[in-house]
Amino acid sequence: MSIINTILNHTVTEKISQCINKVQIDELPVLVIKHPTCQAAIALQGAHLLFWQPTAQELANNAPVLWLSDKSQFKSGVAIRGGVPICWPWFGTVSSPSHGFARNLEWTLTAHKESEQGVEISLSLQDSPATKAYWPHAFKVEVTIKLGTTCEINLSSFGDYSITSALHTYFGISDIDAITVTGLGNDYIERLAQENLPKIVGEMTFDQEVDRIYTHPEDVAYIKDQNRTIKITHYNHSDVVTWSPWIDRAKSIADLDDESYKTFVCVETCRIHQPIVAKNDTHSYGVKIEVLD
Ligand code: TA6
Repeated sequence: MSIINTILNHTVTEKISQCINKVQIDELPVLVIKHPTCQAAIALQGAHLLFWQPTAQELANNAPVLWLSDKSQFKSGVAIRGGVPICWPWFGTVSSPSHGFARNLEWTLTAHKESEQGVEISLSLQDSPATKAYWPHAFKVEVTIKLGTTCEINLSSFGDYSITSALHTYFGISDIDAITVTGLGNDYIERLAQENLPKIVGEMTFDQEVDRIYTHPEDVAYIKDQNRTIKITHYNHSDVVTWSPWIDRAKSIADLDDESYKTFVCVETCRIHQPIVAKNDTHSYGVKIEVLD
């Protein structure tokens, strides 16, 4: 059984509302959302949206819109592979842990509501002795996730600091050979150090590892797949990162199956080359994901 089906069918430990139940996957509490418009799950650790599947895109016939690795660990303090990791307050390996500490700590469920249109869930994280061990600043960061026929994620950061951040979304695809990604623009920072770097600019296709920070992306990116197009609308972003680990890198990542690189691509909504500079005020950015046929 796939990890997504395991989560969806897991024993409920707490009923939170008509559409939201809590389950325990190994060491981590997970919110499972079952609404007429969609199914989804969010781990409290990292406020990590693990998957979201609009009802019209039945899992049996389609790749999940948000991809989750079957080898993901559900361990306290260990980042989950797939879905939408929230990288905060830094992107990448400029400090440790990789992509910031927010995805490794448990967030608090602060609000939830539901209507015919879907479910809205907010979670927050603020400074504590655990965060001060990584980073000296006072802060509050809140994510609001709206799940229905579309998926919207808004991240609001409050504090006095300069930070980088990403909604590091893993999208499910039929085959990495069959997709194109558009809307990235032409300017990018290459993150790979190897020789024979990918040369394609503009409409991206994939035939080797790709890891780029696009610095002048359009507001809307499209992943064009064989049977569907995923529309990704970013706002208040400065960059879009595109990542495919390809064969060798996938083999080096413990929580990825060797062949799984074929079935996902990361198109990430980011604040990297224009960091979020906060002066005791709140800054938000986010993304809306839709499936077009
Ligand atoms: O966003 C792309 C990237 O930074 C890659 O360089 C790759 O390492 C990936 O994220 C995954 O990082 P992680 O720390 O989750 O293993």
